[in-house]
Amino acid sequence: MACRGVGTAKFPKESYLEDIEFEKFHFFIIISSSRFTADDVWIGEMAKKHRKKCFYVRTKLDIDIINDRYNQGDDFNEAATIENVRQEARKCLSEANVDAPIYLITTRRRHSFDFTSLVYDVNGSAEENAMQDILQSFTDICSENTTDAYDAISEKDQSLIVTVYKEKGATGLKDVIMQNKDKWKSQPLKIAVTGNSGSGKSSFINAFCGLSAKGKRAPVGVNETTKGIRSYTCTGNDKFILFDLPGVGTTKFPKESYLEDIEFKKFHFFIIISSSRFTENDAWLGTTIRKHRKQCFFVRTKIDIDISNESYDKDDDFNEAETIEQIRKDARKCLNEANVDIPVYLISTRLKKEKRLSFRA
Ligand SMILES: Nc1nc2c(ncn2[C@@H]2O[C@H](COP(=O)(O)OP(=O)(O)OP(=O)(O)O)[C@@H](O)[C@H]2O)c(=O)[nH]1
Ligand SMILES: [Mg+2]
Repeated sequence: MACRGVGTAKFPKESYLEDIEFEKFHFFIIISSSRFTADDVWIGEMAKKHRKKCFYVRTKLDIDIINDRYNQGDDFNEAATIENVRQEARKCLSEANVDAPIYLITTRRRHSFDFTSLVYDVNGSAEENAMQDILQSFTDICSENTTDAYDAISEKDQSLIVTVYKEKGATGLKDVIMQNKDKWKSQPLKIAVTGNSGSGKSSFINAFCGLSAKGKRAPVGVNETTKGIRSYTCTGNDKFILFDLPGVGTTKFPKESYLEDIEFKKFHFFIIISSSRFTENDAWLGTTIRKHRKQCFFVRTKIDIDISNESYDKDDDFNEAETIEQIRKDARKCLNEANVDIPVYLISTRLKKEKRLSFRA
């Protein structure tokens, strides 16, 4: 993903990490067409501090070569120019104690210099990242470190993992992962849609799954509507199965037994729906889901109502973009305060189809 430069008027350094949602990135590629600046180095330091990988890319190498050829005349030596640029870049980073790989490239000659190594190493890191997560769960299982990791993996797979680990160690496990890494694409993905009663869970499912026909839609209403669990398959992708769950904290589904009542373990990931203000139940759901190491999205819905309320309240001072930005910031702040690090989406199921799922916090 391309991020704005650090320290611009719109992206000041003080709030840069927050503005770009630093936490959500697996690793960073820092691009510079001249000397690496103090800000480039700072990003590397931040990445290191948060144990994220970083690649420094010195681009437009073709221009350095043209310039040196012009300036040095007969003394010009392409290899020496490249080596110079490399040494200078390395010096800049090592002075700041940043020990990250450097790649010299030009997008005009994609098969020259370090371009191929960069692509190769970035791919390797992506795979390594996914691998690391899986290996950690597997190692937990083999050392019986946690019961949570067990929950996500079927009993059959658990005994296979333990056997392979005992016989062949982590390398054996890695081979098993490689052989099975695309298997998930053909398996149904069970997505739990949860949140407070009346927040708009069933409406979200209808919009997300493209359910319009009467009888096929999840029932929706102003009073408590969903009282049991029902699943809906997405139009256009029969591997996506969304489960319409009753609201948390109702008399029939009290918070204390909610996880058990909804059979929490069987879901692959969760979408928490919230309308208007962030509640204690939302924070509880987010923390609990992450504690069990399940993936989770936070969806703030009914944005159309907020827009219309704000337009009424502010009258001539109303600004739609500002209102959306305010809700976005508030949602993120509430999640941060609750220590829940999950992606946030702002939506409305009432707006026109092309706009309704387009807000991203
Ligand atoms: N304006 C507006 N209303 C919405 C939106 N989403 C849901 N609603 C309305 O909010 C009310 C509750 O929606 P539901 O989808 O039934 O909510 P729920 O979370 O499934 O409710 P329970 O099943 O009772 O827990 C209904 O009247 C919906 O029409 C939205 O994005 N905008
Ligand atoms: Mg419902």
